[in-house]
Amino acid sequence: VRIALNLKGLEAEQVFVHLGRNGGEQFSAAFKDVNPQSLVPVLETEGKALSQSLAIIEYLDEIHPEYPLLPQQSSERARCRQIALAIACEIHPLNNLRVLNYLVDELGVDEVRKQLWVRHWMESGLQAVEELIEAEASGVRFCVGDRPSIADCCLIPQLFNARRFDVDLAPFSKLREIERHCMSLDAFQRAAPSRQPDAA
Ligand SMILES: N[C@@H](CCC(=O)N[C@@H](CS)C(=O)NCC(=O)O)C(=O)O
Repeated sequence: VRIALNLKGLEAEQVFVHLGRNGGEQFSAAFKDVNPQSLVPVLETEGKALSQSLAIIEYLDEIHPEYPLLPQQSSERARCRQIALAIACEIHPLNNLRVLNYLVDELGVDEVRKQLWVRHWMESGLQAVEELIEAEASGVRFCVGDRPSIADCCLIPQLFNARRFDVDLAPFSKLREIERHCMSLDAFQRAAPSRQPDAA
């Protein structure tokens, strides 16, 4: 969502929710009122709290169409959504904090097996995305076409996540090439976790 805001040149007032402090601020009653799913991000707009990154990004794209994050052509739009969903629905939920905490705290999974879980789902998920993109083009700069889209808004944070878990990204040459291009852009650089005011 931060990448999308930056690409569109939009400013949003930021309110930080610490996912680790006090057992996780996302579980506080106050935050649950904002998002019953206890997940960030949330965009408060038009008197409503909108959650789910892709819903937020598509909303922003509709009300601020000047830097489109979906291409014009329906087949290309579907490709962007295909890749975005392959990441947001199939990869990210399996390495999310609450899922990993459940494995460890409730199911007694040890650290080594937790890492195996994360790497297995990340590697197989990223491999599929690599192949989806490989099927499309060579000399690729972005996930679809020649400009950043919702697919890139999903891919780049997930590659950051992969590194956090020491996933070997060497086999994913297309994904790394896309990352290189995206990270040369100010909008992606400014969205990096380390650049946020609440970065530890
Ligand atoms: N599908 C949701 C996922 C949101 C999500 O999982 N957010 C993470 C941070 S990246 C979170 O809030 N985790 C808190 C937790 O696992 O307890 C989206 O795309 O917005």
